[in-house]
Amino acid sequence: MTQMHMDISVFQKPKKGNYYCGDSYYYKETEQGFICALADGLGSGEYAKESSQLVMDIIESNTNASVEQIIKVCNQKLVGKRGVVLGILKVDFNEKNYTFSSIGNIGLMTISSKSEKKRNIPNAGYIGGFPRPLKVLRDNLLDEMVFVMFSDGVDSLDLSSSYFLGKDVSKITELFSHFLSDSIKDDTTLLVMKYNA
Ligand SMILES: [Mn+2]
Repeated sequence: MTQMHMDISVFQKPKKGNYYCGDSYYYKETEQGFICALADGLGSGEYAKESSQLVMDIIESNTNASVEQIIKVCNQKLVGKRGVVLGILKVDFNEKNYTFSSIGNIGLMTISSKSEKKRNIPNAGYIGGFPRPLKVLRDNLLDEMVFVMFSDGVDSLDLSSSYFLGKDVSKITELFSHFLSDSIKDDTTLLVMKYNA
């Protein structure tokens, strides 16, 4: 899908034998920026989906809130439900920077127009009932930068594939899906986004 500044393509597949994918995502572009969030509900199946979708609904109705505020609401609403791991990417078109906040195992990889790949190190923990330290990465936004956000069903080895250096986001998810094994061991979500100044 092409918007004003961000091209985006998504691949998602549940764990083998499951109907529900426990991963949920949300994204939105505004005049000022872009927000993309991915949550992975602990375990898999229907209850994992319920929690991860709840977190996406909270983000959708609080797009202007800070990440800290969003997580506070999530902690309140997830009492008695499955916990989730969460990654939130915010791109600021005016300031020309981006931030990535994560709790738990949601990964981010950036690829510059010069094909330089950067991977963030995912951290332990999850959201569900009590406060957790928040890791925030901040960096410059470069023209034609590609962002890849993914749940832990994505294999590290796949991310080193050369097709990630391409500039067509749909082509990247298509090739990812093509080379994916049939018997994936976990719910798998891969969001590929490209910034065009
Ligand atoms: Mn998972």
